[in-house]
Amino acid sequence: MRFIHTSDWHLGKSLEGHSRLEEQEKFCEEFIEIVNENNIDMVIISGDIYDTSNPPAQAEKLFYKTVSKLADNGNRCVLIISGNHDNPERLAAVTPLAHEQGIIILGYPLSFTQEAKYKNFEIIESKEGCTKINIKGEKVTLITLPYPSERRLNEVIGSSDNDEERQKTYSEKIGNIFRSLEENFSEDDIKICVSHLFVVGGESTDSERPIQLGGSLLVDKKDLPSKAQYIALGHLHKPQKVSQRLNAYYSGSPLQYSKDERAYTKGAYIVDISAKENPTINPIYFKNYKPIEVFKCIGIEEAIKICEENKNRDIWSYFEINTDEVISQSDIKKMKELLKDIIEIRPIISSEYEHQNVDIKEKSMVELFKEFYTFSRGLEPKGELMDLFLDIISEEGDTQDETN
Ligand SMILES: [Mn+2]
Repeated sequence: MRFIHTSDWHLGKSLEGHSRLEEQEKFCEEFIEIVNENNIDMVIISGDIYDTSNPPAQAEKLFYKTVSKLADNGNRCVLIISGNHDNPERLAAVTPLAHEQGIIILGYPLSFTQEAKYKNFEIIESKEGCTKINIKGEKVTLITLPYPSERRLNEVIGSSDNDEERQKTYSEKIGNIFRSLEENFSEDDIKICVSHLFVVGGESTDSERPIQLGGSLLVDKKDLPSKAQYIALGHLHKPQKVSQRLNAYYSGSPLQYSKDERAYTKGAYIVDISAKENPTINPIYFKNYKPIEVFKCIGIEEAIKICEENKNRDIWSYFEINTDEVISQSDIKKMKELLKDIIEIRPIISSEYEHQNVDIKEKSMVELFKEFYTFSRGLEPKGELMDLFLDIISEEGDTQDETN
């Protein structure tokens, strides 16, 4: 049996306010092609389908269109779990339509599907956290743990009403769940685990929202299900193997979602797996549909030159400009006319300028704010923002009047 492991699509995610749907559409098209060309029997998506719990309709439409093509009306099994960004209820709401096509969507840790027979596979058994499927005569047991937030986890454990169980750390609780789910594995099965977790030692990037503030919801490697032949993880956006001992992989996100992800080639894993044997795991890489570039330049002239040189490339760009003076509006305009989709122009002012004396008393509050904003953000504050600022300073004035 051959499956593909992907995760963290984050459909609807933008880059500092710039929509990335166009790139996401390109990825979905390429992914469908890869799946068809490589004779994939099963698609596993390990969570974070969307970027927010309330995704835009366009993102939902893209997801439905894509998974429906992947499932090919019951020809191929598609299994999806929720991640920390997804609303489990909403993600799984499409189940009545999805189930007909052989698409399994599991929102909560205890979610399960229904037995059913499709063209090329059959769901032979389904219960909380475990799905058994027959694909081309091979029996596949999947143990699943959709993103277990602390609350959702306690709900699972709460049902056992055991005080001792409640005292355990997050990782221990996860470990116990996996150990009991592993009891569903039998030697003649293909054994796969699917989850959305932050494993200790995994390398993170800027685009993952922390699973919890303070980062206490970490899972130790020893608490991963060691009997699984492959552990398909979601959450971290850099593709990586997180255990020496186990085949525990993060497929990473399909797109570079923050500028610190520029160094990683994005892809998925294609896994050839049969019972009792070590699987063969091969990465497959996606195109970089619209690269993120960070340009570090000395002086505005160099920045303008870079814009000129790159004007025909479809890229997102960040500029860090070493300068000893404020970058003028006309220079910013010139840059933006040459090169589209500049995300940020950040002047790095030499220390000499920082210590220069500016007589603030000669300027109005509004002038100072405008200068500061332009200086720090690389663009002039918009009308709305100015209105808000004026509101705030006038309110400040009012309060002062009252107290005085
Ligand atoms: Mn994610």
